[in-house]
Amino acid sequence: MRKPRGIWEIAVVGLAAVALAACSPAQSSTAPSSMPGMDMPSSSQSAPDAPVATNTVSIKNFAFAPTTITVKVGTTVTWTNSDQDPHTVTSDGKSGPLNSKPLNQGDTYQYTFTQAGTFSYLCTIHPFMTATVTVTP
Ligand SMILES: [Cu+2]
Repeated sequence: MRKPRGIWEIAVVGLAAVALAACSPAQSSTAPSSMPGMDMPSSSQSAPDAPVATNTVSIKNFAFAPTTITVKVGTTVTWTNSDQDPHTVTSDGKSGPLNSKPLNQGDTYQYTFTQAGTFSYLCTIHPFMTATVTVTP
């Protein structure tokens, strides 16, 4: 009676140890190798200020998209409002060049950048809507 019990107990403990051993090394061995590899691309993709080389900006869901664009001097940038609510394209600060009227749905605003620099702008109706145009020589 004793011997079978002892063997059974050893077998159960052994199985549990195998199950634990199978689980924990898998977690600890995959986590360090997968985390750096997955963090690098996801952090660069999710960076909100990653500049996009385009001359069109859409205004949608109360946001400019992309929020940061890069153009060369002489480029005409077009903003299109896709929201039902009106938005403006207005330079941050008084001296900025962007100064649109309120754009209704489907309206566009165009501006040709003649100077290099970083031009941040916002919607005056919804000042939390901010974005940037970087103009390169
Ligand atoms: Cu707005």
